[in-house]
Amino acid sequence: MISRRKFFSDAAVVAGTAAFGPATRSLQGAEPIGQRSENPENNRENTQADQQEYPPGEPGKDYTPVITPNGSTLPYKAVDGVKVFHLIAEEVDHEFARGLRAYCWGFNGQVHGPTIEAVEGDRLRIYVTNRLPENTSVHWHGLLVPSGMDGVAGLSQKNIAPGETYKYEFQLRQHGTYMYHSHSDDMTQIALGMMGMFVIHPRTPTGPKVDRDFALMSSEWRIDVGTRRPIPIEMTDFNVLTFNGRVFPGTAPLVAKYGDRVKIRFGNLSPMEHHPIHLHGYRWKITEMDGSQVPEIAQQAGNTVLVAVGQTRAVEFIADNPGDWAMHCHMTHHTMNQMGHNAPNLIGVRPGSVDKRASKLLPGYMTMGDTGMADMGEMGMPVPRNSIPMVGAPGKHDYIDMGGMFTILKVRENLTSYDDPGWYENPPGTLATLASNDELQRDLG
Ligand SMILES: [Cu+2]
Repeated sequence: MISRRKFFSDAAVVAGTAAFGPATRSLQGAEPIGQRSENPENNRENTQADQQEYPPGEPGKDYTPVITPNGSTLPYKAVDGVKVFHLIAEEVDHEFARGLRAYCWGFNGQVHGPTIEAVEGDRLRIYVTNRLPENTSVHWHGLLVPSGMDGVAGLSQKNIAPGETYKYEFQLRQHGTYMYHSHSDDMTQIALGMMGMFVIHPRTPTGPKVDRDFALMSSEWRIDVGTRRPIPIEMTDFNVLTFNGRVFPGTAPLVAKYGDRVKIRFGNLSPMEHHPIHLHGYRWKITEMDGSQVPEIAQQAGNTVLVAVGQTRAVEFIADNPGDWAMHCHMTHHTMNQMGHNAPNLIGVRPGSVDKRASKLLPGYMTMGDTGMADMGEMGMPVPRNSIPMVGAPGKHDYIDMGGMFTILKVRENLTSYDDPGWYENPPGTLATLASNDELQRDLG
């Protein structure tokens, strides 16, 4: 009796031979692999890719390279048709924004590690050198690899001891947005930053070409004011929330030309929390979930996408609304910098003569937070060494009371480069302004 599995695998080979010849069957077109079924029988046909060799896909020719704001792409060299990468796990003195640095753990001198980028069908050899003071390993999050290449220390391989270099080798059998991260002493190493994005382009792209392709990794940290080491055992009270290891105003803007098709790939390897990422001024479509292409008819339109821990999501839209547009996690505590959460609630409290009396004992004393907390970043008060005030940065129109997981999408007409174009010039009649007395009289009486 022919088993279900055997039937499907044989059927796939026959169909492949008939349609494209056996060599190209499994990678022909983007969709068959992107829409991989959860049914293992259906997935088996894709293992055909393992037997087929493809020339290394080249940036600019086979794909439009992804942009990692505040980050970089890991360089590779092709050796006998194999793309060779080298990741070095090491301590990094990392800057989150001007004023706040900490000793983190990352890869190749960066937090997070550089984005690995390749093309479906590529064969990769990734060397991982451990320059940390403890064991490590690297897991390729979401990738369909042989069990012994999966990177879970102890389960799928031996630990990479300090000073050792391990070699991972596999062929990419899928495309989409994935991640990599340490899988040894995970709690410590992920909390200290050991992660990166892993983007695989389709061998045969389908659908409209993307002009601007961005990758943003969310994470969260606890760094006490004045200290220089993230606390890896923190479970709830995170005070530094990052896109690609940076907090606003240290996050680089995402720049697009009017009419560009923009893709943004989100990944989240925060230790504990999910992030609803919200973009102003646009309606996007969710085109990928955990690397799998969403069929066009099922692509959800919206402006907020929840990226849970361990997930990736990709969205696409046409940049047809010029301006400076906020994009941020919508959890309000995730757009603050180094805020403590055990302060008394002083909103509505009238300090009265308290300030005067207290300042006799504590020169310069002032009750803060009694009219809200927006001013706290703006006051420009001296802050402890190596810390950033709760929120904010000067904006075009006023102080921007945001921090943390916040960045700006800048869409412009007539751009000559994708460098930061500065603040948006609002066309006449398109800026909210103070109402005049005449207008108030006319409309409100
Ligand atoms: Cu968040």
